[in-house]
Amino acid sequence: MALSPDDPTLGLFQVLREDLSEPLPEGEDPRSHPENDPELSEDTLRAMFRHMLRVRLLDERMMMRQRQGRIGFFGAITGQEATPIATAFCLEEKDWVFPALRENAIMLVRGFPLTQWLAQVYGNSLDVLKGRQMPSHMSGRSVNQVSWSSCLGPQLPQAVGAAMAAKYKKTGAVTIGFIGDGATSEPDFHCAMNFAGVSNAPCVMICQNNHWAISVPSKKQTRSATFAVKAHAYGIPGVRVDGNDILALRAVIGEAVDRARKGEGPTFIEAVTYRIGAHSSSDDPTVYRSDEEVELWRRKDPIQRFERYMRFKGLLSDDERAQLEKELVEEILAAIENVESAAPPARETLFEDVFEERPWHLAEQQDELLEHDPAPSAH
Ligand SMILES: Cc1ncc(C[n+]2csc(CCOP(=O)(O)OP(=O)(O)O)c2C)c(N)n1
Repeated sequence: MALSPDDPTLGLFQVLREDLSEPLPEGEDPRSHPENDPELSEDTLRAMFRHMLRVRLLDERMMMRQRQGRIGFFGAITGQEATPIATAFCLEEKDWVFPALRENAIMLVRGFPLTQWLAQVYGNSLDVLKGRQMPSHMSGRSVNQVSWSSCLGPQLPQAVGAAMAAKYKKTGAVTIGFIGDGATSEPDFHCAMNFAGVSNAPCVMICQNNHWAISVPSKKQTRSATFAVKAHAYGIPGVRVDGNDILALRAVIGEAVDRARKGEGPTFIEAVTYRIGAHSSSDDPTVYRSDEEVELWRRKDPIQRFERYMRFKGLLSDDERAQLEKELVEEILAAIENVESAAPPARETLFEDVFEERPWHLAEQQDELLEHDPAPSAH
């Protein structure tokens, strides 16, 4: 594959106008590239908007809960909502997701209950994992999403391996693997790209280039012109897409998923976006990046860009927008209240799920523990 000005790994695939600085005159098309519009149905557009807004409102409330000391850790995706939500809308039930740090929301779109999702943040008795997982490392067997790994990188070779298995078993499933710009410096990234190419696996690998790996800027991760261009070295198609443009993402990821499903092999996608908030609740980004830079990206906000399109299409009025937000906040607060009122995992669960038959020494330890403190206190 020769590099050319038309090379999709060097350009930026877009549908929506990028800059929100100036209000659009009444009736003006918010698309800079209408020819790329995937022309989704009204129901799909409404559902996508709802999910984007839901995640934004959820993240705001979870960061507040963390500051109040009610949860230990949270990683918001503010500014990056478009990529996970667009991905979820490209998948079939049988497909698998191997996320990195910022794709937990895909589970919610695919029907994972909000209460169970939140319970994995709180790690209490409603948590199917019994509070044993790292905080906020959500997973959902019912929606084919594995946990992300705290250690950067391994999810990508796992995604390719699962895709290879799907190919051998002829299940027709496609797998999606995510990676951050920082994690492309890990050997796992290169191993995954190589295996995906050689095995022609039905896999889509998506790099969310949000410009920062905690305090390390993306330009320190590579000397390549873009991340997407790396696809050429592995002999697979690559695309660089606007990661704050949900319509562009839906078009590009949808096409990659279709190709994979038809047996035409893997694709590597770079979604160019920005992490508006902190890396996680443990980070203070003001010490390593400027307010001006953040402000520049706020003016490319993925929800506001999509909202302009929804209004242009006549699918969202001021009243509908206000009503939607009210409904979502009510839903989120009710789910949080429900989860917060649950007790911690019962003490005896500490001894479950390792041995089929509990050895005598663990039985003794359990008896001793329960005798000492039989009733765990509520949150
Ligand atoms: C192998 C490994 N090295 C370092 C870390 C520490 N660490 C946690 S998150 C992170 C930055 C990740 O950046 P990126 O891959 O760009 O994803 P983002 O957080 O920006 O979404 C680092 C260096 C780690 N978890 N694992």
